[in-house]
Amino acid sequence: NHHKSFVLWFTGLSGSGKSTIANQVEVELFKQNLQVYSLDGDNIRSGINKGLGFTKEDRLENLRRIAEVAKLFVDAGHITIAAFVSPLISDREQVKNIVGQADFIEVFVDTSLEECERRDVKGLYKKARAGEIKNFTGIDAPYEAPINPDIHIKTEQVSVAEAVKTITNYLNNKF
Ligand code: GGZ
Repeated sequence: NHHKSFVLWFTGLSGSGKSTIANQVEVELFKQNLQVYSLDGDNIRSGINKGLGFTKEDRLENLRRIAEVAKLFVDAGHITIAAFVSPLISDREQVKNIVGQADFIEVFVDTSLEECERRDVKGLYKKARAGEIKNFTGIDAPYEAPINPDIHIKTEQVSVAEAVKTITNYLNNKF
């Protein structure tokens, strides 16, 4: 007998702040004694999805596998946090269909391309502009913003702490 489990799915540009916010949400849920597990690029693209790149097809397969893994964690009773660019509406529809609509919460980490590029924490935008990285989201590959996300975080207007509060309040009201 355990609490409700679901997938909290973060989408947004590279450098939008998905991981930062997701990690803090994880900490807060831990404090509430909830069972939570996070999937992110570090534990996925280096392991189960090793060898997949950033073409449209590879991203779709990347996200399909992540959704299947997330579904297993949900079946095991965990609140499952996933933070992936997941750039296309159809990518995220696929995830929602695999996980099940009722267990899927979409969080749009809304940071303008201009701001992501200004931050350029990892120097990837600079490389993409120089043509050293191909198919880079926002530069030469598309990002389709969610039309009706469950939670919409505008990072240029709120702090990380405020964003986390918005998300945990949403979850505490819903579950
Ligand atoms: C986008 C890329 C690319 C390209 C490498 N396009 O800021 P980061 O570094 O840590 O997050 C980005 C991450 C995106 O991987 P995802 O698995 O989340 O993407 S997707 O959902 O679209 O499958 C970025 C880095 O990998 N990265 N090349 N071309 N991001």
